[in-house]
Amino acid sequence: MTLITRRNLIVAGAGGLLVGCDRVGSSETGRDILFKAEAVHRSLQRVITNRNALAREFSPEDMSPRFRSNGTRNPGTPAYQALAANRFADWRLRVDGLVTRPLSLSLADLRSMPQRAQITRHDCVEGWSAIGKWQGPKLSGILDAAGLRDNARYLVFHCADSLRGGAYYESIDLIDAFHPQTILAWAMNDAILPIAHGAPVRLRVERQLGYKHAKYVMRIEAVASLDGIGRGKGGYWEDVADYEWYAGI
Ligand SMILES: Nc1nc2c(c(=O)[nH]1)N[C@H]1C(S)=C(S)[C@@H](COP(=O)(O)O)O[C@H]1N2
Ligand SMILES: [Mo]
Repeated sequence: MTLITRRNLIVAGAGGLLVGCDRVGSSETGRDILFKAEAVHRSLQRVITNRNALAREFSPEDMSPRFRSNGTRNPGTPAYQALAANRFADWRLRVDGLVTRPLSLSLADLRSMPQRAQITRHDCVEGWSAIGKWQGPKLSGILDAAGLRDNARYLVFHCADSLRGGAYYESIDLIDAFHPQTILAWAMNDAILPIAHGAPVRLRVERQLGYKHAKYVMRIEAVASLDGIGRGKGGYWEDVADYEWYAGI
């Protein structure tokens, strides 16, 4: 019988550590230990942040009297101007990539899908916030209609505008895509979404910073990897200014 004493435990602990260190440089075991540590870290992170938690919602009295527009205020291309001139009656949202049923949806289609309205706070990294009301179909409903393939990991939002560094785009993972507050807003503050704020539809991904909320969405592409998109970092600002791809708040 082994008597378990505090001293024995400490020795065993130290021995274990030494063995662990010895193996880190020389065998698979060290890598296994590191991978296990990383897995523990990841699950802790999940518990702490709970990616499915709702962003705070506000009441109508809290709405900002003025909600500024940031970045592109009007894509200004001939193609966009033509769509806007016809109040986006000819606009179609393409949903393609790794889906079983590629879609082409009109604004009327989007308005007939299950809707959500929410009053939330928008936080821009440039240091301003504003509370506004957003309404539109849940992204989850659109994805269910399109049928994501098993290998789809991210959704890429291709926008109508370009800035100096190229076309604006953004991407999110499937946790954010199926989050209950993730919608494609066609209305803002109980009116049709203005051009300055992303008409005809813009993404609202309420657990993320402002630059993730793609305006002027023309196409949603389901992909397995972000490698071939833009310069590969998952978004316009990620590519040109090293903004974090995961901008959770
Ligand atoms: N297509 C597109 N989406 C965009 C931008 C942009 O320039 N183009 N700017 C982003 C940034 S940095 C912010 S803070 C918000 C601003 O949204 P708003 O103009 O409705 O305030 O849109 C984001 N989405
Ligand atoms: Mo922003």
